[in-house]
Amino acid sequence: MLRGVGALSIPSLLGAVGKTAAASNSVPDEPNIVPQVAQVSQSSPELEKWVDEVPRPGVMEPQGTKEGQPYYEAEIQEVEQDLHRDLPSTTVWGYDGQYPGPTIEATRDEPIYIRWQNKLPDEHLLPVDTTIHEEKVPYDTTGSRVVTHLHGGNVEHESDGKPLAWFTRDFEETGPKFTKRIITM
Ligand SMILES: [Cu+2]
Repeated sequence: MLRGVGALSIPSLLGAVGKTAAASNSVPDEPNIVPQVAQVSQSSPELEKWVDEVPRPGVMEPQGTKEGQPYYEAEIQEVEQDLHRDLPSTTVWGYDGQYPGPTIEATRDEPIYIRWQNKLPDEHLLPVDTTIHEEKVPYDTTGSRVVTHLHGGNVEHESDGKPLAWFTRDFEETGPKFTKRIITM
């Protein structure tokens, strides 16, 4: 259930399992040891600020109702999106064709149901670190594993989007903590 009234914006999507971890070793007792930091091979170009209007993500419409409450479906897709007037289109993963995804308008103490539909290509957008949970994640199988993690609500744990509750396109493969296709928040 949602704590507040009004808008709950869908958090950005990072493919939680596939996210590459940056190494950082801080050693407080030995100041001569320099902490390891990830090497940045590419940096963003200088861009002129405040030249584009801030896009409004729009409001998602429910598909119907489930147990008397609003029921939504949102497609997780790879899309090309213009992020700045001086940049070429960027490949992003978003919801219903956009990043960030649309807003769900909900009412305090009124749960909503949603089915996240994985429509991502097999090729992951980011480099995948296959050393994370290697005994639990079948890295050699086809498909982009994804899970939507929720912030800002008081949500049951099965719906919260735990890292091992991932699923591939059309729920072909699911992670060990995956329990339901329709979650509630
Ligand atoms: Cu979190």
